[in-house]
Amino acid sequence: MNFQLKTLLYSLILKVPLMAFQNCGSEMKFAQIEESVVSSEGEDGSPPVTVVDDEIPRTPEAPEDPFNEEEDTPGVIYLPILDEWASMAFEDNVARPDAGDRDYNDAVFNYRVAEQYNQYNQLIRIFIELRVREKISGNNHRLHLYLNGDPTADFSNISTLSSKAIPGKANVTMTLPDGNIEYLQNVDHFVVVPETSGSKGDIYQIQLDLIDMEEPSLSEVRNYIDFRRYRFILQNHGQNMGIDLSEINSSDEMLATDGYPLGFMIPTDWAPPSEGQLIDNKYPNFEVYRSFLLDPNSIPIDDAYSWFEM
Ligand SMILES: [Ca+2]
Ligand SMILES: [Ca+2]
Repeated sequence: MNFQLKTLLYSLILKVPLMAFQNCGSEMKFAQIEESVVSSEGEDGSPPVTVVDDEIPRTPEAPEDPFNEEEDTPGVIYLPILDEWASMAFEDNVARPDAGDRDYNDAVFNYRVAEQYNQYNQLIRIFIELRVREKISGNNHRLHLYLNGDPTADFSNISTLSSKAIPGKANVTMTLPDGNIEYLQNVDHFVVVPETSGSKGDIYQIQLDLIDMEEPSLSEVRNYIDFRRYRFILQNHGQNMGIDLSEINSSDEMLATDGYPLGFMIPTDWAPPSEGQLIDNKYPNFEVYRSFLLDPNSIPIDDAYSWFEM
């Protein structure tokens, strides 16, 4: 099918606004692109498609180094933006969420995601880079990633399902910090960091090649990456409870009674407090975020989600 022609015949130009960091009710997003998005109605009964940019030819080849290219690779969208890191930070007192010292440096990871789409606007490949930024807790942890939105079978405290990140399963190629490569076949969840002890500074590079389309609608091109679909769960070794950053507003014991979550994701390379320093003392606006978590109607969303900008 001649896609250019099809687009000319059926296109409807929409403008997608820049959404730097947006929360829509329970759905929180990073976004990083602003460009014309073309919605096309299928001419032969095929479903409508949306393209990020139909002028630039795309290739199914993987970019050499998606996170360190000179400029955005055609057909690739990034979280948070090219050359930047996002962060996730944890308090690991999961069995007693009201205990912890709330310095959010028990385990801190930087990460970034790139999604690659083919010329048919189907998600074909995902790249994830993850760096252990800080690890001060005496506990050893493992960091899981659930792309299927369903960690419920593995953790006694988690019962919430979330949106899937991929339409089915993927083959995973993971370059470990020591340079060795690990292959996982046909998975939709896996352990990224098996042990955080001694791991500070380690970098994991992950490539996921999608291999099936159980739910094809989940492969359609997106104009931003909803980071909550990348559902990372931290687990203390020896415990069957998980710390979930995608569903912290849920009832899965992810929130202390005074509004402190057990962790968060933010779209920046975040400097955690020093050991024992209450997060509110370094980031005074964290109190605003806590109020928001306890009562989302009490605080404007933009105020709540800018607490780390100071
Ligand atoms: Ca702590
Ligand atoms: Ca501490």
